[in-house]
Amino acid sequence: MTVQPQTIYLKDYLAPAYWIKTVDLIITLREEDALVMATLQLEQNVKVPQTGRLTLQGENQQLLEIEIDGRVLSAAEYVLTDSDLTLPLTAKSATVRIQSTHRPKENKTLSGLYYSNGNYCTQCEAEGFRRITYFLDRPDVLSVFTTTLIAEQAQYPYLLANGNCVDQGENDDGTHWVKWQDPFPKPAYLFAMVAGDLAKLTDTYTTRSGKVVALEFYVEHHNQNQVEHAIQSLKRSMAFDEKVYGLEYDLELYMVVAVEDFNMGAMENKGLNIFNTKYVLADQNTATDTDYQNIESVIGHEYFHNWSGNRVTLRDWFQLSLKEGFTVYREQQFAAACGSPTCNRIDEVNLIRTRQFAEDAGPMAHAVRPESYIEINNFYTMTVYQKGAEVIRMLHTLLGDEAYYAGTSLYFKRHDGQAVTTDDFVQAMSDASGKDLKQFLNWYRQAGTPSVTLSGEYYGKGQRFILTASQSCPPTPQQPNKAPFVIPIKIQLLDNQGTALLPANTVIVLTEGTQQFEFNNITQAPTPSLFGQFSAPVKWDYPYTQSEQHILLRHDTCPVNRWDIGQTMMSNAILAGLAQPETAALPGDMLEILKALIQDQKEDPALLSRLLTLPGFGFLGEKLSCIEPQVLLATILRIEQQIADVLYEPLLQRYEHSLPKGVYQYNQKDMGLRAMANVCLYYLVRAQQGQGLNLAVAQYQAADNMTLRMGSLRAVNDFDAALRNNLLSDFYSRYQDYALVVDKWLSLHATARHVNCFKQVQTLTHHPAFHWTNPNKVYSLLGAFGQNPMAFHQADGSGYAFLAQAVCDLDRKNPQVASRMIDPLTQAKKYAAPYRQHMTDALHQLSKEKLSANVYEKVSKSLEELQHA
Ligand code: B3K
Ligand code: ZN
Repeated sequence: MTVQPQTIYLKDYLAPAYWIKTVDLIITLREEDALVMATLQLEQNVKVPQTGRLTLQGENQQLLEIEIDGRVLSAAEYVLTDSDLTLPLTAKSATVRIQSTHRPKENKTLSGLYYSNGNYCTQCEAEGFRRITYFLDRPDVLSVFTTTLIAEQAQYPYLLANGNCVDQGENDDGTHWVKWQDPFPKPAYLFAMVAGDLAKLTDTYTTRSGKVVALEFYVEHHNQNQVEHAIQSLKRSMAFDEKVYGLEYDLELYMVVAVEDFNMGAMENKGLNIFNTKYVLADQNTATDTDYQNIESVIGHEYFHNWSGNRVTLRDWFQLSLKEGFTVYREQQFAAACGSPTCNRIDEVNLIRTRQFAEDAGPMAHAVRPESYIEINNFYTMTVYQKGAEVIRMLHTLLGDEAYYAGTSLYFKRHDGQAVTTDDFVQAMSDASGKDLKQFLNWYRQAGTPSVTLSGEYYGKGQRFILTASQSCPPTPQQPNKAPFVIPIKIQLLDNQGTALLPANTVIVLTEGTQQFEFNNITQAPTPSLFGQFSAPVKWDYPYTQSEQHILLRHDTCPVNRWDIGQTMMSNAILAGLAQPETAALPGDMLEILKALIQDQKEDPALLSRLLTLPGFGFLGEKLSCIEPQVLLATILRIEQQIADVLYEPLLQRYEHSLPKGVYQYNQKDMGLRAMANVCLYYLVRAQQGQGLNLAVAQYQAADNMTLRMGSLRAVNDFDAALRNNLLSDFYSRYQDYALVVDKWLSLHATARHVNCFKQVQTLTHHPAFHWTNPNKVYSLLGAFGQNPMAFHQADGSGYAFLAQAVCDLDRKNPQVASRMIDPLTQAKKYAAPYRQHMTDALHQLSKEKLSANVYEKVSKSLEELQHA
């Protein structure tokens, strides 16, 4: 009988019986395997009852020898299983020495120590360290690490680990060794090491207090000309954290290593970040403006973790959002300071409303601080990251600048060097601000997306406007009933000319089920602009009249809300068109407004590019109780076509004004122009009249940068004709040596909305450029395919069966990647009967296989939800 993976509960948290004060690791990298010698100084935790035993976690290793205080244990004295090692231990303190070996070159999970393109690297979060040695692999055990690495000198000239390099030398046998010491106690998930033959690029940063920090970036030799943007991004992050949060870097060295095979974006290991190449390498020929922005954000994100995550870490994995939500928020503030606050915010809102809302409505719904999990790696989610960031943003809104930063300073000071909880964070914010935040904790405890229904009443006699707001939250797994949330609503009232009637930054706070808010001295019936800057992660609704919508779209003082009302108006047209997709249309007056906006040269091109983009399939799907995927898609495409046909002339003119003059520059102005040029081109290609396709080819050929080149390819990508296919072939032959551009080529194929797409994706899994063991390749092809409604939702369910089979194959090698790929199938409940049935069949089929805990958790929770649907 196979043992079902177990559920782990927050309520069962127990502190460990021992602390590990120091760890001395000696790791010898040999041709076939790695020999690990770990010396652990243990000290009893006097606060918990002792059992006379200590269980260390350990997987995938060959145990060679255990010594306790110098005495070698016989096999009868310890208990070894596939997942742990139990030692007899009663002493107050003890030195435990463990020798083991494992085979990094065979490790395809990309967790623990593994081999990528000729180099060794590690990924220990969440539970990878137990694949390197036996350990208390939990975030509340903080140890001072010393790491000595030994390897062939010629093959692995760089041997890197956390902290500072304290000694090194050569041996007679062609090997060399380097010893590293990290003075800051840390949990094992922040351990890292790298061994490789890499190019090293250096710079320095002088901190506010005058300390010179060496910055070292390590990349494969052929990538060494693509690192400058990442280095500059790091320096900007360091300056940002000093200026805004008063936090300085604490070691003399900050290293970043970029590797091609990496499960996620990057990892904040102390002093030695390891990055997916995607978030380091960029030049104008290979990276788009969005890639540049993402690099800046991820470099910032990992840097900010040095305080929010490393200096102050987590008591247990249920607290993950304590570091992730907070760090995403800090990253968002940084990105807003470096770029366009409005467009960044629009992109963040889009992400939350499509992906996080879907997660909240699905079988894996969980609170920002979950109550339970089967596999922690499944909880690096939109909810923990993005909604977690929204929760911090709401705290900032509620407390104001001064109290917010007083709270974060108190938190870092109070808990430096500790492993803490989200409650500790909120307590610090409450202590610093004097505000009672007990009810606010509901955002951490309760899953699901709250809905807020609003209505307004104007009383001309008393010049009063009364806003009534009610909140509710749908049931989610294990949480049928919800208590009211604390919902900050940024509000403005606009008169008919769009003039603001309230002071800027007015915030009202909804704390009860239903509440009324009164505004006095309002001289005419106002149009309320609500949830400015998306001030709370909720779905909301206000019965705007058409003319109120127009006021908001033209004049709202909050540009994010201008975009938002445009999305609402477009969504309404699409949803109304579902009954008859072939006649779906935007109302004439909306088209008139869009035309005026396109013609208004004062309109910010970056914002305009977002205003002109229709709401996506995911966002619209969230508004439907039952999705007919092909009908929804056909309706969206029909309206795209209408915009293209009706607005062809103004779009063409605006396009001609939007192509930046001169050579490529990465700055806000040119980025906005390129974004606008690409959106115009996208529509021009679709118009039945005119020259769109020729313009796309011309833009592709003339481009001196990847942003415009990708813009042309995206514009023509849905047309499976010679022109598009020739461009894609040209693209491949130009860039086949650039792994990250090949990823773009794969995802262009997988996102194409034409009938042959599914077949092409299947064929591409056999292409020499595709590798099942490389996460970037899998995400670019299969991940993109799962998000492409036309290709994925085949009427006969073959798209689902294909993805399920891919998940099954991937799961044998890399469960984390497999588990990410299954997400589209977990949404089965939302689809119309035949689709839902085919998805359910695919999930059933998977459930018969021997699955990792990662995939098992999603399959079983999805099937359970379907049973109750
Ligand atoms: N902390 C890592 C994520 C680790 C994911 C493990 N499955 C990257 C980040 O959020 O910064
Ligand atoms: Zn993070």
